Formats: sequence, C-alpha cells, structure tokens
Amino acid sequence: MQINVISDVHFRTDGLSAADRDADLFVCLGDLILFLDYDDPSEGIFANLFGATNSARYIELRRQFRFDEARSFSRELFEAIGADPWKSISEQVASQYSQLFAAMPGGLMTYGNVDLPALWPDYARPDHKVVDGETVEIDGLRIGFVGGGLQTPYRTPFEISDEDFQRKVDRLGEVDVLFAHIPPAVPEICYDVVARRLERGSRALLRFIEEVQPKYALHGHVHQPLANRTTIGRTQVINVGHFRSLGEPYRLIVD
Ligand SMILES: [Mn+2]
Repeated sequence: MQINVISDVHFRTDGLSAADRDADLFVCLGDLILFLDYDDPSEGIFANLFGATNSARYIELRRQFRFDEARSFSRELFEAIGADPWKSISEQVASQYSQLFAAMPGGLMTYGNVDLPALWPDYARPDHKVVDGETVEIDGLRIGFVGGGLQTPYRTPFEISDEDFQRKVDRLGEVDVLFAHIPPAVPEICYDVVARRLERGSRALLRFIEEVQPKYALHGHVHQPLANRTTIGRTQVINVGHFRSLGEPYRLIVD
C-alpha cells in the first residue's frame, strides 16, 4: 500500500491537487493556513492586512521572544485600521481554507497547530475524513491520528494542554502506523536548524511509541529539522517534510 502524506501546507495550493498521485491513501497532517511567512514576510495573513514591512517587524519581535511587544504592536496596527482583529483574521482564514480544501485530495486529515478546527466543517468535502485522537482501519492496517500542538509562547491557534493531548493519545489503542502533526519529544527531530529553536514535541507520543512500537510514526511541524528520521525501538520515525517548500508528498510504502 502506498500512502502519500503531506503536512505544513501553509497555503501552498499549487501541486496540492496532485499530491495523491499513485497513492492508495492520501493523508494530510495539517497546518493549512499561512499567518506569517518567516521566509518571506510579504506573504501570509498578517502581511495581507498590514504589509510586508510591518509583517517583518512582527516576525522579528517573535524571533527575539519579545511576545508582549509583538502583541501590542499587532494591537496598535488593528486599532490604526479600525478593524476587529478576530473578524479580519477570520475572513482571511476563510479565503485560504476555501482555496485549500478545493484543491486538497480526498483522504484522511488531521489538524496542525496553525489551524482553526471550528472552521473545517464549512470547507471540508465529504471525501475529507477528519480524524483526531482516533484509530481507523484500512485494508487491515490500523492507523492512529493525533492532531494539534502543545502550548507554547507563540500562542498559535490550535494549542492544547498536555492533559488533553494525552487523552487523545490514550484513545488510539494498538496501531501499525501513527500520524501526528507534532513529533514525539526527541531533541534531534524537534530542533529547527533555520529557526534555531527547539519546537515542542510530545512526551505522550514518545511514551506511546515506546510502548506500542508501531511500524511507522510520521509527523510534520518542524520545517527544517536537524534530523528528519530517527528510530525509537523498532519504530521508524519520519518527518514528512514542509509541503510549502517541497510541493511534494512523502510516499510511505507499507506492506
Ligand atoms: Mn507548520
């Protein structure tokens, strides 16, 4: 069985509808929207609202962990245009989601930390099956999904508590393949060499993999990882890559 997997789409729509080519199953691990583009400050929702210069400034403040200053800077920008932040952002997200879900191949999907789950039902087609904290069986293969991220100072839109994340992991049971947006908490796969920071991985996923030993555990989230593969016991742990940069799926062949 060939499973084509993508993650961290971040509003790349070209190549998206072909991402399921030759696949028996298509999987998307979330982070569909582009709020800030650390590589190109002229792209993304913040830049659409306030321009590239303001976006670059906002990114720089966050890079320097000056989150309070970043928040007041953003608040001032919204006040200056007299717009309600939530309403302005939701409109932009809606526009991105409508284009993304139109191009997204049918398959199994879960949420990233840069997603608004409450809006997905408005855009997902009947052939987009959303799975989070759940195991599905396809051709005898048990496939578990855990979406979303954990709480960080970045306050991305879908960060949940460690307890809620653990509860989703506890619901999976035995699996052959584990799919999650974030990696298990192993330093070399969590470290982003371009952003030069450790992204938050999950200890709950690490414990689950150690105990259950699925054949494969695939994730996204870390755009430029120090290591894109590792092993935990018998489990092959694989980062499927940053679709916004690659425009290509990861192809997993499972026998
Ligand atoms: Mn991402």
